[in-house]
This record gives sequence, C-alpha cells and structure tokens, in this order.
Amino acid sequence: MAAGSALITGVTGQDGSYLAELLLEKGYEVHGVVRRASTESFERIAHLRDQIALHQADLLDQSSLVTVLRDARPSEVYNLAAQSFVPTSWLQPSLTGEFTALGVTRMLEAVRMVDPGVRFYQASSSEMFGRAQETPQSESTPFYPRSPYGVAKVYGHWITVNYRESYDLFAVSGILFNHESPRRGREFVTRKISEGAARIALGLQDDLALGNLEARRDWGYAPEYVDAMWRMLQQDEPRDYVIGTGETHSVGEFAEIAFASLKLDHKDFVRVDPALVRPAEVDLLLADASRARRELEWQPQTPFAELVAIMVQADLEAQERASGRRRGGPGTR
Ligand code: NAP
Ligand code: F7E
Repeated sequence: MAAGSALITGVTGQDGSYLAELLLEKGYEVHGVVRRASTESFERIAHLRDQIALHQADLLDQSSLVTVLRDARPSEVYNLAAQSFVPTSWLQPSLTGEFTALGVTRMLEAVRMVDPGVRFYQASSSEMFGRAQETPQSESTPFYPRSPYGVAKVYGHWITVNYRESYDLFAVSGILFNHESPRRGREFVTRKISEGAARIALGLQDDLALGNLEARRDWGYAPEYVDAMWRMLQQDEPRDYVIGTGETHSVGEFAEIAFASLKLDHKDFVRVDPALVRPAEVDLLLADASRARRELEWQPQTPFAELVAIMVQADLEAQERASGRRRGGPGTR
C-alpha cells in the first residue's frame, strides 16, 4: 500500500527531481505539475517518467491548479515551482511576483477549496534575509530582501503563515539556504563554475567570467535538503524551519577549490565581468539550523569540499561524453 500521495509543483527543477526520487523510495504515489511548452524540458525526471503522474498546470492559472488537486487528491503538496533565478527577477520583476509570490496564494487557495486537510510545504529562501540583520540567521531573524525575487519570497512566506493562522491549514515554510548538485541550473554560480572548470580542463573553453567573487553563501547538497522538506510535513504541528549547513564560503573559494580539484589555478582562468555584478547584493548568508537539528533530527552530511568535488566530477564526465575528449588527451589541460 502507498505511504501516501504527494503533489510536487516544480517537479522538473533541481529540487523537484530529488524530492520525487525520495518520495518514490518511501512508497508514495507521486504526482508532478508541469507547464505546457512547445518542447518538453523533462531532463531531470527522464529516469522517473514511468513512475510519476504528470499533470499540466501553471502557477499563473488558478483553475488549472484546482483541477490538478481534484485529479491527484494528494495528502501532501510541495510548492517548489518559482522563477528562481535572482538576476532574472530584475529583468522580469512583475512576472517573478506573479510566479513566486502570487503563485503561492493560488496554490493555497486551491488547497483550501479542494482539501483543507492537505499538508502544504512552501519553498521559502535565505534570500529573504538579504542584507542580513544578524549572523547567523534563524527563524526569528527579520527579513530584508535585496531583489524582486527575495521580496516575492517574503510574500510567499507570509501568505503561508497567514493561511495557517487564518484557516488552520497544515502549511509550513522551509527557509532553505543555497543547495546545489549536478542537477543545479547552469546559470547559478556553483554550476557555472563546475561546468566552466571542467570545460577549461578539457580545452573546450579558455576562461570563465564571473561577477562578485566576495559574496558568501551557506552551500549544502540538494538531496539532503529535500529530506528536510519531507520531515517538516511529518511533524505533529506545522512550524517553519531554517535549513543550512552553518558554514559560509565565498564564490572565490568555491572557484579555487573547483579548479584545484582539476589541478588548475583558478586565478589563471577566472575573470571578473562587471556586467555580472548585481544591482543589490546579498553579501553574507550563514544558517542557524538548530531548530531543525532538534525537532526534525536533520543535519547536513556532505562537507563543502566534497560538494564541490561531486559537481566538478559530474560535469567533467558529462563534458567528456558530449565532446568525445578525455582528460589527459590531446588539446586538454
Ligand atoms: P529550479 O531548478 O529553478 O526549478 C523551478 C521549477 O519551477 C521548474 O520545475 C519550473 O518549471 C517550475 N516553474 C517555474 N515557473 C512555473 C510556473 N509558472 N508554473 C509551473 N511551474 C513553474 O529551482 P530549484 O533550485 O529546484 O528550487 C526549488 C524551489 O526552492 C524554488 O521555489 C526556489 O525558489 C526555492 N529555493 C531554492 C533554493 C536553492 O538553493 N536551490 C534555496 C531556497 C529556495 P520549468 O522546468 O518548466 O521551467
Ligand atoms: O548566486 C554571485 C552572486 O545565482 C550566488 C537561488 O537558488 O539561492 C540561489 O540564489 C552568489 C551571488 O544564487 C556570479 O552575485 C558571482 O552573490 O548561484 P547564485 P543566489 O542568488 O544565492 C537562493 C537561496 C535562492 O532561493 C535562489 O532561488 O554568487 N556570483 N558571479 C554569481 N552568480 C551567478 N549566478 N553568476 C555569476 O557569474
């Protein structure tokens, strides 16, 4: 018998794909929301296609969300869909607000209309801390978002809290710090570095343009973070949790370790492009995840250097497959 049934919005994204794997392992019936496109981009869930039920809907379209909930009848809903890339939020601020902020209200309304007994997870973000008012950041740290994305996530957080308090929903907000993996989108800095370093090592690229090398983030390993999401929905009471490692590193350090793992010096290849520096930066993020340790019995497992090595190795193998080159062969570094 199935352990339960779950609906994941954003199932085609980094976290959605890992969460679908985790829930399948636990025996859940898994439903995923995908949006219509002229070409499918289901790369991250290709290996799961025959095990999950996909439903077409869009965060912009209220009735499609109601229909999905009626069709899937899940006991748990994980709202992971969002416009999640911070720089795009300055280029498309209204659309980011529609997806990342109002989309949460549309999901909560769908839950309230179809089945208020559903347990609801909202993917909140450390970007809400922005210009951090204290360090480290915990559930009680005030928010000071620094991008239209961060502002939209603050809305998503508070509307989740508000629906919990107004309608007695089991609705929780997971305030997750940056988490990465070989499935991370290519434009995010960690993946941009791991893929760039691999391509440089294979002689496929000569340099790597980055923005602010001084920014510091609390980076963890994504498969461990989706486990924290699941744990939040298994508690007796709905509560919000910060999830992170409690370690902070700069973008420059990430690049240094990534290139060093390929026996290269990042200083020979990384150049700073001022066009990649953001209009407003989040300088330093560091999680205090002690509530999660205590109540969810969750803690990070993968040290920073190992995370970097996992990503570089995966990109090296992928680039070798795509190019037909082998590290150490002609034309490689
Ligand atoms: P991601 O890889 O960018 O995935 C985003 C997902 O949202 C994709 O499946 C995308 O579908 C979907 N989506 C976007 N707009 C949609 C719409 N209008 N209707 C339906 N689906 C839509 O993001 P992620 O890294 O997995 O992150 C998952 C969630 O956690 C996001 O809400 C993100 O903001 C939040 N978060 C992430 C981190 C992190 O470090 N990764 C930290 C804190 C919070 P397509 O494939 O069709 O584009
Ligand atoms: O930037 C700096 C950049 O785009 C990290 C999303 O998942 O995590 C993510 O947001 C830092 C920033 O992630 C480049 O200025 C330097 O300080 O990898 P990122 P992010 O903005 O922290 C949070 C928790 C989320 O919720 C978001 O959805 O790296 N940086 N040079 C660069 N960043 C990028 N992307 N590209 C560069 O070339």
